[in-house]
Amino acid sequence: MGLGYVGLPTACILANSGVDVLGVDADPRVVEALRAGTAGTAEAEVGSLLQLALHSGRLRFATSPESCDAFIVAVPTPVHADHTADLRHVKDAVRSVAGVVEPGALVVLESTVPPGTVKSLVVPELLASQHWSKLLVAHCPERVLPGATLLELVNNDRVIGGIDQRSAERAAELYSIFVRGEIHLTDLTTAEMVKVMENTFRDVNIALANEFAKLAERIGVDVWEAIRLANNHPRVNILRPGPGVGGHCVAVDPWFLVAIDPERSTVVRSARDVNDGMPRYVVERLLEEIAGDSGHVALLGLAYRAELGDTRESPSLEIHRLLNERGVDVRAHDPLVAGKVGSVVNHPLADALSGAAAVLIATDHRAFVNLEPSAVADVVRSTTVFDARGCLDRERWEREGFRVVTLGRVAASDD
Ligand code: SAJ
Repeated sequence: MGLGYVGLPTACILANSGVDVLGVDADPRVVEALRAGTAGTAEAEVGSLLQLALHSGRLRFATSPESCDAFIVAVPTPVHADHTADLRHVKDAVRSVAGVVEPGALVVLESTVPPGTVKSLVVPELLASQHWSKLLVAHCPERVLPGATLLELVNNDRVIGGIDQRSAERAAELYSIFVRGEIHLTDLTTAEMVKVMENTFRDVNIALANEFAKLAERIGVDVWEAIRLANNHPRVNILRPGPGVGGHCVAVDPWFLVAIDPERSTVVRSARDVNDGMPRYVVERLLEEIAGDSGHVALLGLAYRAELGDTRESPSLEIHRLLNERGVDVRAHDPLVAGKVGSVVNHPLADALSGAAAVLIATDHRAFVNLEPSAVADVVRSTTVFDARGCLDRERWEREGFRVVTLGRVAASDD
C-alpha cells in the first residue's frame, strides 16, 4: 500500500524473492506508469528491479487492495502547517485494508508516525473488520536513506513492534525474506518511538553543528577544522553544518515528539528552530558579502541533499524565497532536478552563472564540487563564492582570484 520511495522498492524486492505481490497506490497515474514499467523518479536500481519483477509475473499493480496474507502500508505521513501529523493517507490505506482483510492476515505499518498511532488509529480502523480478533498487526518503520535505498533496504537492521508476540514474529518472518540485517522485536509504541528518535537524533546533531558554525564565526575559528579535530575523539561524532535541514523525514519527525509534550521537548524544539533558521542566516551572511551589488545570485543546488533530485522541504527553496523577498534576483541551477520547482526556474548552469554578483553553493552535489573555477571566473561578474556546505577546495578557487566565504569560517580580522 503506497508505491513511493519505500513501497515500490519493497514490492519489487519481495516479488524478486519469489513472493506474489500486489502493489497498490491510490493514484491511478502511478499505477498506470508502473504497469508500463516506468518507475517515475525512483532510483535507477529500483527501475531495473521493477523490470525484473514485472517479467517474473509476480508483481501486479492496482488502485485498491485485494484479500491477501500480508499488507504492508508505506504511505507518506507529512505534517500540517501547525506541525501536527497529517495521518490521512495512513487512515485511508488501513480503512481499505479493513474492507478486504481475512482471518489470519498480517497488517504492517511502515510509515513513520507519532508514537501511539498504531494503537490510536490503525487498530480502531481494523476493528471495523469482522475478522478483527484474528488479525496480526505490527509496526516495522522504514529506515532507508534516499539515494541508497536498495542497499539499505536489504542490509539495515529492522525494528518490529507487534500488538502481540505472534504479530511481531509473523512480521519478522515476512521481512526475513529479504532483510540481511538483524531483526529486533519489541512492542508497538517502542518501535514507533525508536524511528522518530533516530531522525530526531540526526536533527539535533545537525543543529548543534550549525550552532557551532555560528559561534565559530564570532571568534574566527574554522568550524570545519574544529569539527574534524573534535571527531578524532573516539566518542564524538558531530555532523556537518549547512544551509538547513530538508527532506521529508529529519525536518518533520521531531515534531511528532514535540506534540507529545512541548514542555518536555525543549531540546528537540530548539534544534528544529536552529535548523529552520539556517536559510535566513545564510541569506543574511550572503547579503553582507554582496552589499550594494544589484546583480543576481547564482544559486547552485535545489535538492535537499547531495546527489539527489529531491527538493522536498529543501532549504534552497527557502533561500530563494528569502533572497527574492530582499529584492535580490536569483538564478538557480540543479543538474539533478528536472524542470521547475513550483515557481522556481531551474536555469542551465551557464545562464545561472553568467554575470552573477555571487555564487551560492547550497547543495554539495559532486557536479559543483568539481566545477572548474577558471571557467566560472570567465562568466561571473564578481568573484564571490559563498560555500554553505563547506564542500569547495578553497585554495583552488582562491588561486583563480575568487573570494571564498564559507559558512562557519570567518577570519577573526573580518569581525
Ligand atoms: N544534513 C546536514 N548535515 C549533515 C547531514 C545532513 O545539514 O551532516 C542535512 C541534509 O543536507 C538534508 C537533511 O539534513 O537536508 C536530511 O538529510 P539526511 O542525510 O540526514 O537524511 P534523509 O532525510 O535523507 O534520510 C533520513 C535517514 N535517517 C537517518 O539517518 C537517521 C534515513 O535513514 C531515514 O530512513 C529517512 O530519514 C526517513 O525516511 O526517515
